[in-house]
Amino acid sequence: MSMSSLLVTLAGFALIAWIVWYFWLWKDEAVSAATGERGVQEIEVTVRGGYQPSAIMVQAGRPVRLNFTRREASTCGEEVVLPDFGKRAHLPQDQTVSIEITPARPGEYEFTCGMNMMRGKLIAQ
Ligand SMILES: [Cu+2]
Repeated sequence: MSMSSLLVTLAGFALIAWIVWYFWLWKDEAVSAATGERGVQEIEVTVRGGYQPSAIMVQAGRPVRLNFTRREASTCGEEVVLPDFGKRAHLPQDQTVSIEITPARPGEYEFTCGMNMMRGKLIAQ
């Protein structure tokens, strides 16, 4: 094998490694909701400069409980809106507010702050 083809091969491996790493990291951002009693999928979401986690994996057709807690004085996140479900809620600082919804079909369902600045999504499968 010549030096140049060896370098091309190494570059190819590096690219593959980068792609694998990139997609693993990207997938890691989406956190799966835990299924608790009565089959309700439940997850804690912290509101602080954004939603953590901002991508939540759930199963379609089953109830989901999102427990939002705003951990900042900024009023940006004091309201959370789930337009696909016609729901909105006021989030007092340091108090947990639960919102229950059921994504009927697989798809992505966004949730935002009242000003549509902070964004998160449910990924129903
Ligand atoms: Cu906002």
